[in-house]
Amino acid sequence: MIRWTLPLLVLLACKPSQPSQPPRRPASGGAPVYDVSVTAKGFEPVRIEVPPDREVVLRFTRKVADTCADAVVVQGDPVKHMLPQDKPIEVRLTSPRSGQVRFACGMDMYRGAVVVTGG
Ligand SMILES: [Cu+2]
Repeated sequence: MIRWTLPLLVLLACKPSQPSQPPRRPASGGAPVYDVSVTAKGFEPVRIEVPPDREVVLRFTRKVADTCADAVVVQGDPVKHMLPQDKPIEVRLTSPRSGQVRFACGMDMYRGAVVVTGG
């Protein structure tokens, strides 16, 4: 049994990132939190689906030392948020009624977006 379970776990761990993830921490009086990792490939996931007109938290965690994405700039937010390695940085924003909010590394090479769905 163990012989079969272990490879399956490895496979699951390595599967490509989903286009969207449900918030890890449900809204319990607070804004839902969406985790975004910074890996060698850039932001993962690159697309985060959120409800419209809602305060949400993006929690960025840089997991690699050598990346250009050591900071994130979120559209509409004048602050450039530095991303120290392995330290989750929360960026709060209010989603628009529709459309998307882009974010990118400091040099605009790696990009992602918060995309409003549903309503
Ligand atoms: Cu960059």
